[in-house]
Amino acid sequence: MNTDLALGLVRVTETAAINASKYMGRGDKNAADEAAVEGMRRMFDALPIRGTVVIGEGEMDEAPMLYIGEVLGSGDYEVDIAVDPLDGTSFVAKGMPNALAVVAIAEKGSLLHAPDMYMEKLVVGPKARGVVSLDVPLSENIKNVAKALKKDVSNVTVVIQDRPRHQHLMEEVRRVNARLKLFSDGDIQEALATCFEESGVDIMIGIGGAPEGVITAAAVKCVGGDFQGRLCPMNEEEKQRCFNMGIKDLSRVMQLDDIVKSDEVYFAATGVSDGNLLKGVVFLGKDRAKTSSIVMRAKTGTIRYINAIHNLSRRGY
Ligand code: VTB
Repeated sequence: MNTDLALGLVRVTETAAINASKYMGRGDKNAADEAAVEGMRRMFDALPIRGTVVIGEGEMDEAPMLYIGEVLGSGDYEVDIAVDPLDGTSFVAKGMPNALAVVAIAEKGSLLHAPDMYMEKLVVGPKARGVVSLDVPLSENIKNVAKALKKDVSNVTVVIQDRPRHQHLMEEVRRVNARLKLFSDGDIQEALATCFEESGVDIMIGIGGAPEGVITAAAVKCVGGDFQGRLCPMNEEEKQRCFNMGIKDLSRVMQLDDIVKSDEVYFAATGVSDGNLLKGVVFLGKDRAKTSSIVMRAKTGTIRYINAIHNLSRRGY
């Protein structure tokens, strides 16, 4: 794969983030999302790829841009594309932290074409890779992670999305005396934080969107962490969609390599509002904006943080 793709991919998330951040606090989730989508779509066409969106904004009839199956790019290197132009649309609408523009690309055919349904997810960082499982109780995973990280259980922090469906998990964390951090939305960022020691979180577990799960898995693969997922169809129709995808055993836990099959994977994210890992967009004088992004490649394991100052009028924002 073209190693220059990293910088090109950052341009995609930077543009989405700048566009979306103009809607901070305006109370309009859809406008913020549409702005991010438009920016991302436009920048993809400058990339030397021929990419097919496998995780996107929806099916062709429900999304005008970045729909599943849409082909993007101006080159001939064939890749799968997974996008979440704005993870945390409600954060932007309310003017709150933790909104992120996110994208992953991978060798063609290597990303799970996850349907838009729930997925149970379990994520840990590189040092705890291989010691956790969605098939055992959370309390056991916490103890195993504590051992791997050489920490006392009481210093292990589990991050969980604040939803009634996770009540039993929260109780289990408290029962073993581990630490619990709750978040309201945006599980990609929270999950990825487990792979960065200084973030202070060690395990992410819970049920969230399956498309976000695939993007998270791509990111986790780049940093050498561990990700497990299990699709959670909520009705017969969703079950049928899983069977149609060739998933016969719904109770089977998918490992990271089942979800992201190649290590020719790139992940990029730009902060829209301030978050755990990245600062949000800051508008400066003279029509400039500052962005902070991360871009990573699984094959080499390189993690780059890119701060950029954009001249908005010259770049046509
Ligand atoms: C999940 C999570 C996302 O929305 O899809 C969540 O993966 C939806 O959960 O990152 P609910 O159905 O309980 O609201 C996000 O948090 C934000 O899009």
